[in-house]
Amino acid sequence: MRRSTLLVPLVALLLVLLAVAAYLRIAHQSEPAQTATTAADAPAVGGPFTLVAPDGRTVTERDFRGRWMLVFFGYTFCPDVCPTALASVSLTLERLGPLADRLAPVFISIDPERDTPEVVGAYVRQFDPRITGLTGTPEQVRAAAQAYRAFFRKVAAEDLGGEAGDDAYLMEHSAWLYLMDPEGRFVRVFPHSVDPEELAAGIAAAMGETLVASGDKAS
Ligand SMILES: [Cu+2]
Repeated sequence: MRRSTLLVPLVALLLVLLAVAAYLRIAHQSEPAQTATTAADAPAVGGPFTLVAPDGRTVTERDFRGRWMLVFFGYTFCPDVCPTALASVSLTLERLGPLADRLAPVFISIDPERDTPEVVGAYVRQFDPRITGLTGTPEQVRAAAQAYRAFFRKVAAEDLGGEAGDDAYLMEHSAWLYLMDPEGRFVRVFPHSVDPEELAAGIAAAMGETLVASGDKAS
């Protein structure tokens, strides 16, 4: 009798703790930014930046005026997200055909410690020579990411279950493709996992153009 009266509140307490733990895990994993995909419901994104091109030149957002920009933040050591996204951008450029001339894809490193201008330049060229790779001082990179509301954080590799290297680290980062118009105004974002066909169609639509369906061999 005495044992069971003690057991009921204990079990109830355990259930409450489990529920709280489950809730916290869900709240931590969900990404609220994922719902903001159009200019209408997103806060101001983009703005002035000063960064460094692979040849050492200083580059600002004004250098891209007159062209559409597809901006992506990442880093060359990225194990999966960045290579996948850059490969998609390359396929998208192919899909866009002549419209690709009006688009400047820009990859901005959020790991300036390892990504020197030359490293970023060589990295993006592997995917497509039409992609511009930019980096800068930690301050320049932070300011650019802030303007685009991009998030990044250094994480020790061993904390992510990797090898316990002396100074091995990964960068956690948000991974949106930001489409900016020729005046540098934010148009919309695409998730990094977007299908190249969809990305090309989305960009063409923003330009006021239509792509010939890929099934129709228009040559
Ligand atoms: Cu990445």
